Amino acid sequence: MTPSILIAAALVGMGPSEPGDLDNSNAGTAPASLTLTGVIRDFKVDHPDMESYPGGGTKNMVLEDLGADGKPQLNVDRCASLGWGSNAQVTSEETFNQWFRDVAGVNTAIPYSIELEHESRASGDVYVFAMERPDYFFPIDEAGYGLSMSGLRWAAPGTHNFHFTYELETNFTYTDPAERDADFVFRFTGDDDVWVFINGKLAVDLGGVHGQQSDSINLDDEAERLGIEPGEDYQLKLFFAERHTSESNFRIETNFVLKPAELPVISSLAD
Ligand SMILES: [Ca+2]
Ligand SMILES: [Ca+2]
Repeated sequence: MTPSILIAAALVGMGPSEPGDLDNSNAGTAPASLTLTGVIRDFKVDHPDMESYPGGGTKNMVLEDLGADGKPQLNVDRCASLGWGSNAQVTSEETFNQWFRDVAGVNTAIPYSIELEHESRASGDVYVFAMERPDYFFPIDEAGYGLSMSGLRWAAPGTHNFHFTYELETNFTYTDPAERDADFVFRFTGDDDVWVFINGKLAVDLGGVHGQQSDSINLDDEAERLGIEPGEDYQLKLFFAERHTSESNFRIETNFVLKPAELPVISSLAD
């Protein structure tokens, strides 16, 4: 990671905020910010799934269960029935399996952290990370393969490094709903593909290439399906893909405390 990325990671989403009591957690005094660690994998425009399939998104593109290796599993039957390519918005299982894995010659991995800032609102306290129009989420313009110079549908050459994925891993304590004022809610808004898995179960499904979309999960309402029980710690994983010009929006809102996890295993750093 270059110093500029470290600085960017530290500065994004900053604003005036004070730590306070977070009624909906068991954390007592809430931390002023949460740091989440992850890995960006940079791709070139010539990857078959990049810049290829604009549309309105594809629901249920991945299976409900995270794979045994902690990666999303493509819903092959659904993609086949929709039609590989433009309809399913993915070329093949082989190309999809490259999105969140290190593949020499196909992508390059870059550790990258984000900071969620505490905000007090009338509706309750939340932690927010937001890089949205006009301050888009382009974290590797000066890293990885660098600025995208050709093959872009709706952006001029050299404006950003498009076409990358981001894998985030974090843990949280699922506290007893009877002992807090608000339900646990996690919300994501952005483009393109986003999948959030809680305890290995699909929780937010914004798959496919699309303009800005929003989805959220109420953990208390879905605790049984997610298999979570009060007092226990669970994993939350987020998988994001920027696959299409010209925008990249990325907004996380959570009203429960997320704890940094070990960096996902990567086999190589940036070339
Ligand atoms: Ca790229
Ligand atoms: Ca995009």
